[in-house]
Amino acid sequence: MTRQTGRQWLFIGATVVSLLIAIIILASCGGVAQTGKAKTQHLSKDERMEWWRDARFGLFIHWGLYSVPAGTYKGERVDGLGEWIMNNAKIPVEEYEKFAPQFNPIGFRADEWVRLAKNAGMKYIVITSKHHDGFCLWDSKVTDYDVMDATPFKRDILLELSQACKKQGVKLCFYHSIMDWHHPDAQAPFWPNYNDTSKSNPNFGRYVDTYLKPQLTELVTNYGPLGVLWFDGEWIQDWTEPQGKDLYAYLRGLQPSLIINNRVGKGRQGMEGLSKGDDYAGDFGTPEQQVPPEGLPGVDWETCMTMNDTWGFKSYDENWKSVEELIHTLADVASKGGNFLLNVGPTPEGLIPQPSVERLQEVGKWMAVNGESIHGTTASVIGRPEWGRCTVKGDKLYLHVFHWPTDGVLQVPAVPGQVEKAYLLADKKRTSLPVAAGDAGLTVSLAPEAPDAIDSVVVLVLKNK
Ligand code: H79
Repeated sequence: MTRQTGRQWLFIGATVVSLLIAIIILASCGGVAQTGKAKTQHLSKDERMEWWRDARFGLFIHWGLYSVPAGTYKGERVDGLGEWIMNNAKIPVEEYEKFAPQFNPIGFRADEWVRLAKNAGMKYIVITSKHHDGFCLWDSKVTDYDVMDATPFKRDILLELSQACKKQGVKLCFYHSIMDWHHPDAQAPFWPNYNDTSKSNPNFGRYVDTYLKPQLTELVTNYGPLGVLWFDGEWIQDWTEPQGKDLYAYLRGLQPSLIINNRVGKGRQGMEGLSKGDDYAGDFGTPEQQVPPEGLPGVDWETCMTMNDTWGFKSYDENWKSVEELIHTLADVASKGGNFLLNVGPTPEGLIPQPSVERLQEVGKWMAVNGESIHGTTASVIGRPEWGRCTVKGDKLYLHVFHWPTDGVLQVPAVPGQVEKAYLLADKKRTSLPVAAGDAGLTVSLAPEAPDAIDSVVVLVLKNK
């Protein structure tokens, strides 16, 4: 045994002390990281869905190469949805790719799009990172078939939007197609019917592992935190519910607070969109171009809808919904406890079509006065009265009067509690409106003129709520 000198003891002592300090520092850092992680990972579904349920209104953006042909191929108008032109006109992959050098949307201003959505009262934006045609709106590392590498524009559209959204406090979300008509390991070989559900690609697993998942990792990691990942194109034969569940778990692992729609797996019931049951992956149902006839207690759902008849830009689609129809649909959806995701299809110049801009501005004017009756509300507790709809928040009932009573008397079904006060949401002075007991509920006396020709909101403040 060798004897230690005093000097050596001093050295060993110092080493032990510094090791101990290092261990303490490491452990405490680890502890902090652990708690942070644990906090987000243990978000309950209610906590995770809170912002989304409060939002009630979002902007859908369908944008990609299909905006270049804009519904016309080789001089012929192509029936169907604008973003489906590659399939509907049976365009071979190498022909469709030729739209990429023509995609140069120099009019694109991310800040203006986000401001337009925000001023309309929308709290989130869902944009197509990739639609069925396979073209990508960001600088993906696993393909050159993206805006950065294949177009003269060479700007990362999703990056610019993510920065604008962050600045303006709007949640950014991505629509991502599982189906891919451009990828040789996915549906590209199925031409002339890329959507042929009787066909299978033996290499589909390779597409999932080396393309789909890496791309989604890029999106969540480099453009996040995201609000929602909104999947579509899940009906193809090669996609299974276990793959949906695996993808769901993988993405939540990357970002625990992420919200994912039910089209990640096989759970949706056709265009009605609601989930078949709790055994399927996904956080919310996705009715497409329709509103469920009744409210669905305890179910999260979002109706997505076009303003005309197409999602992706078609130059000659002028079948625009009226501002009245849009506001009524928004109130209808909110009164049934759902979200409304309203679509625009920008042009290849990077502009949101003027009829869409005008409609969003008009809805925004209504929301500036009446947004309180939409944001943070839950479903009606008095059904669907024939004059309109009802939404609820805290001790307040918001009566959306679409059809103003000509006799100035609004018949309201029985409400759960005593009415303390009634007033018009548009009335800053909150002048009390007379309330009386009615036949099967109560009556509210109104001025002969509706304050809003489309939807005037009467607030009932309840005592016992
Ligand atoms: O992105 C927009 C459309 O391009 C896309 N969804 C919106 C948000 C869309 N993809 N397909 N469709 C709309 C219509 C196709 C429906 C069908 Fe099926 C696919 C009919 C049969 C397969 C899905 C599965 C609906 C019913 C069964």
